[in-house]
Parts: sequence; structure tokens; C-alpha cells
Amino acid sequence: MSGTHPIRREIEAALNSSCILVRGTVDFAAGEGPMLASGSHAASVVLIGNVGGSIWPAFSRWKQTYDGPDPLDTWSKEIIYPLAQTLGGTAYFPSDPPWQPFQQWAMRAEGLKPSPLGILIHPEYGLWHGYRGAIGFAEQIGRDDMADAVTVGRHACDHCHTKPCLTTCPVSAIRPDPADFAVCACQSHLVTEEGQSRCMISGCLARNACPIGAAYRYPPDQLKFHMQALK
Ligand code: B12
Repeated sequence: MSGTHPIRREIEAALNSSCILVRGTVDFAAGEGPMLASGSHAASVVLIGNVGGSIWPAFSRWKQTYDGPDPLDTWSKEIIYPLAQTLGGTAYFPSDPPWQPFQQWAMRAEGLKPSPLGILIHPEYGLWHGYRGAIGFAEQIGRDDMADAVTVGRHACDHCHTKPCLTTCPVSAIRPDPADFAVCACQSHLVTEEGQSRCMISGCLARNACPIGAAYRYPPDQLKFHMQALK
């Protein structure tokens, strides 16, 4: 299917003020999709997320009046849940168990591939993007050929010979073969003086070292926020 499905247009319009973006759609074979609230399998999901610091101004304004746990997840749910309900869909969130395979969906929706860090790299946005939720539907939404950049065959890491992401971490938490992220090594370093004064302030040094999409690097407050979440 080509062209923009009306449901997708409605989602894009509703998300406009928060600067959360539609990242693409995945159509599933029968029985393959996640469960809908109705008890049947979704025929498609619309992936929703951030590109660079797109969401940061709207989220920061909202956060001034919120002092509870998991602010970014809470903000995302406040926006995406009611939208899913209005459209007759089922909302999924990346941090809610059981974990839905957001990265597999993103690979199918946008043709992305994993970087050596485990997170997916986008040819334009680099490592500076993420997923805030998804909405599943009983009908197929179809790809929007004009909007969904098909990036298959353009895996930036294949052309990066120096791979600074693998050598920059001060505690070698990124292990290349087999690909692994030593979470404990990272967390133990983050509480040290050096970790506090470097990684916690300027963001993950390995992620920062990636030469792709530097223009989309998160603003300083957002970098700090994500590092706090890793502690
Ligand atoms: C658990 C989890 C973590 C754990 C453990 C990760 C691990 N070792 O597996 C911890 C807390 C360490 C973590 C850290 C981070 N995470 Co994380 N994490 C997840 C979560 C909630 C579940 C992953 C999972 O197991 N999925 C279950 C299976 C069913 O899904 P899947 O798509 O089939 O599985 C894929 C992943 O397992 C992936 N994978 C394999 N090994 C690793 C290693 C790492 C470090 C990651 C991130 C992924 C990954 O490969 C599979 C692709 O088929 C996802 C959200 C989600 N629902 O997917 C976010 C998610 C993968 N994380 C994400 C991010 C951004 C991060 C951080 C950068 C966040 C930060 N605070 O800085 C760091 C990455 C650190 C680094 N290496 O640079 C993003 C990735 C976006 C992208 N561009 O791809 C996701 C999708 C969340 C989101 N809201 O967008 N994460």
C-alpha cells in the first residue's frame, strides 16, 4: 500500500504540538503482531518516537509541574494512551513489560540496523533517536513511501573503519565480539568522580564518539537525563 493512511495522518496531527514523530509503520502477517486489547493480534503498529532533541522543549515544560517517578514515560503515556483510545488502537510502551520488540519493529519500519552499541543507528540521525511508544491496529496501515525513508543497504557502521564507539568508553563497557554492553561496568564507573564529571555531564562518551548525525545530538539537559536513568 502506498500513500498516507488516514489513521497515520490523525496520529501525526495529534502529536504535532509535542514534537513526538511518527517513525514508521509495520504491517504483520496473520497472527504475527502483538496482542490488541480486544484479544486478537495487531495487523499493524505505528511507531512513535523522538529524533534528536525534538521532544525536549515540550517535555521540559510539562515536567515543571510533575515531580513523580519515570517522567519521560509518564509524559509519553499521557499523550499516547488517549490518542490510541480515540483511534480504537492499543498503545504499547518500550519500558513496559512484557517488552515489545521495538527495535525489531524499527528495523522493519525504517530499515535500521544495530550499531556496535546495541542501539539502532539511523543514516541521518545517527544514534540520536528513540521510541516513545507504538499504537497497534486491527487493520493494516501500510508504509507511507514518501515519508518512511527506506534505509536498507545504507548501514553507516559498515563504512566506519575506525569505530570510535568501541574504543572511547573509559571502562570498555562496549564489547564488540560478541556484541555486548557491560551494564555493571558502566554503572560502577558512573558513580566515580571521573564518571560524574565526564559521562554524567556530557553523556555516554561512546555514543558521543559516533561521527554520524552529530547535528542531532541531544541537548545537554537531555543527555544528563538519560545518563541519570542508567545509574
Ligand atoms: C532492557 C533495555 C535496556 C537495558 C539492557 C539492554 C541489554 N543489554 O539488552 C539497559 C538499561 C542497560 C539499556 C540501556 C540503554 N538503552 Co535500552 N532498552 C531496553 C529495553 C527496555 C528492552 C530491550 C529488550 O531486551 N527488548 C526485548 C526484545 C524482545 O526486543 P527486540 O527488539 O527483539 O530486541 C533487540 C534488543 O534486545 C537489541 N539488543 C541486543 N543487545 C543489546 C544491547 C543494548 C545495550 C541495547 C540497547 C539493545 C540490545 O537487539 C534486539 C534486536 O533484535 C528496550 C525497549 C524495548 N522494548 O525494546 C530499550 C531500548 C533498546 N534502549 C534504548 C536506549 C536508547 C538505551 C540507552 C542508550 C539509554 C540511555 N539511558 O543512555 C542505553 C544504551 C547503552 C549503550 N550501550 O549505549 C532504546 C534504543 C533506541 C534505538 N535507537 O535503538 C530502546 C529501544 C528504548 C527506547 N525508548 O527507544 N537498555
